[in-house]
Amino acid sequence: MIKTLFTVAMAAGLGLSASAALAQTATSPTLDAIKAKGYVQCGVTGGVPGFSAPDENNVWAGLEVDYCRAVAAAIFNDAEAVRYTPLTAQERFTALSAGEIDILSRTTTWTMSRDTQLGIKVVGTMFYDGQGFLVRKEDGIASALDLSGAAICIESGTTTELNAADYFAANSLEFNTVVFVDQDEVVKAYEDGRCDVYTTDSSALAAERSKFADPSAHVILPDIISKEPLGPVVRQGDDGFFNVARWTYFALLEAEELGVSSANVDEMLASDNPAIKRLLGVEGDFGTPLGLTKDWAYQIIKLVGNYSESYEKHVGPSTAIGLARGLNALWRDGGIQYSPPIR
Ligand SMILES: N[C@@H](CCC(=O)N[C@@H](CS)C(=O)NCC(=O)O)C(=O)O
Repeated sequence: MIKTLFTVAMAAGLGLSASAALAQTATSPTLDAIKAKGYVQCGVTGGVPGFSAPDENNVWAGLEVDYCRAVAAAIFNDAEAVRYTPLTAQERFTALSAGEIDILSRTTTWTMSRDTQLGIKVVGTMFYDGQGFLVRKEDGIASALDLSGAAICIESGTTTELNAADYFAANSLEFNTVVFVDQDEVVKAYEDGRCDVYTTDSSALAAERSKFADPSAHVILPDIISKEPLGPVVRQGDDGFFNVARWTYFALLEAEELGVSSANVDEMLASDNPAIKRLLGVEGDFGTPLGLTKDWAYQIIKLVGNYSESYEKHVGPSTAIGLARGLNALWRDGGIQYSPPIR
């Protein structure tokens, strides 16, 4: 069913043209199915601390898990209405296409071929990353250019494999890989000394290093050889759910930009700032056209927090992962995280 929401007269007030005024509530089979079953099925990693991994209470936690929780908060007013499916890199897109999961939130790089050839859509960039190299400190390696012929541990079905091949070829280095399907095998092979080098997204290197018996015995080389914009992914062809997924991500950013957090969101309901009123559904209704309620973003912020809260809690400088905001700072703070306006 397609429902006309705005009259032409109302549209004038929204700054929309008469044709754009025929805005619609898109139907979303995915959203309907999620509502019917009562939870969001979220595809995650097998365990990358800070991104998605079981915590000390065996509860899934991390920046990418918080994104799944935010979607559930927006739909159900309940951030815990999520079930998690751990997936290897090779399994992830098939699981999404086959409908085994609703959202893939699993250290997944946005590339053109994935976005245009797999029947999927990347929602946005939750974490701007780049590929790096982890080596043993005792080996005294200073640069990736010193890695010719070194045994390199890699997970298959990743951009990691392709970038490393490009880099070694471009620099005329001998490329010698040891490839595994499972991340645990990759890490174990590196720890056992079967490889000299472990390469993947540098955030994941920091995450894995934090789990080693002696993290200080390993160094991440300064070289970053690729762009790895990591983001959630949904199936192509359900624009309604794509919008829910995308604006959930933007709401996390917009909340940070406007200074709205889980701690102050209730006070912020009384704010005079029109942008905060729109975000929280105090003025206007941006939720109903998504198939949600008008306090959708209030629920996200109240139950999960804003982007900065998730970042600092799971991967920020005060965590064992210890990642500075860098490119993931908001645009006004020197990074490139940016939400379009909610209006
Ligand atoms: N971002 C790259 C790499 C993704 C990837 O699979 N990274 C590994 C490195 S830690 C991972 O998340 N493994 C977790 C697992 O296999 O459970 C991609 O999208 O291809």
